[in-house]
Amino acid sequence: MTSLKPINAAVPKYGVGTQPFTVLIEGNIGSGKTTFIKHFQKFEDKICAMTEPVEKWRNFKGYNLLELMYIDPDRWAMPFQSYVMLTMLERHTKPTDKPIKILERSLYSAKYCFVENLHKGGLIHDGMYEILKEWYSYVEDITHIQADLIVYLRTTPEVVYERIRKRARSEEACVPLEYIKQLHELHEDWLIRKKVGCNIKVLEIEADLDLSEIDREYKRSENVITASIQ
Ligand code: DCP
Repeated sequence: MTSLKPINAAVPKYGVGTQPFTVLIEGNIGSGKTTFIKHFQKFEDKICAMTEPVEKWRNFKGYNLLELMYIDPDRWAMPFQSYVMLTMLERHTKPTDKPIKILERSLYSAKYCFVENLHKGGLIHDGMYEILKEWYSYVEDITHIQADLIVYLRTTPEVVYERIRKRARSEEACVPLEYIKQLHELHEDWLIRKKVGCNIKVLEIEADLDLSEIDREYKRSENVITASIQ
């Protein structure tokens, strides 16, 4: 089988040298990524903090791709994940003059967790899965994805499931606990057991704690992140 490969390995990757120290915030659905990133907005002189483009996914030219993906995964999971890839790529490569960039999620969690989960669960056709894999591989071959640290908001599936139920995002009403458990295992395979992915440093945060207790965890990560530019 033929595979797309970079045309010329000597050509520098797109985006090389344009990105500052970059931190990826990862964790299961409902683990508190957006809240975590908002905490860093007070450092706006030093940190370019970008939350996830969920709103774009919920309204793409009038189509709610997130909802379509959950309602009709056979048809929509693949186009949804290809749009996620595009929106993530925009964020990975967007220039900033700040010395630190913090991103909610990444191409990597889409590839190692979400697409893998859809495929393992039989929700995405083998052929579509292979096309997405070719895209990831080609995009990573030709594009520089800066990633210096991953902050893993580590949770228990039952805790985030309860949070998801409470926040009641309409698209997620049909998400079962089993789906959250499988996503948890894939995050663990990637970030704790290191079965997949490259060797990016991981800072683990106890994210089962509720908002009143999580401040010390925020402080700990604040010290690690800001130390990177001292
Ligand atoms: N999603 C997906 N595939 C991806 C990324 C996200 O199917 N590659 C879905 C899962 C959720 C929604 O998008 O239904 C948003 O998920 P996130 O975990 O990325 O964001 P949350 O808003 O749940 O984050 P948090 O609650 O941690 O702030």
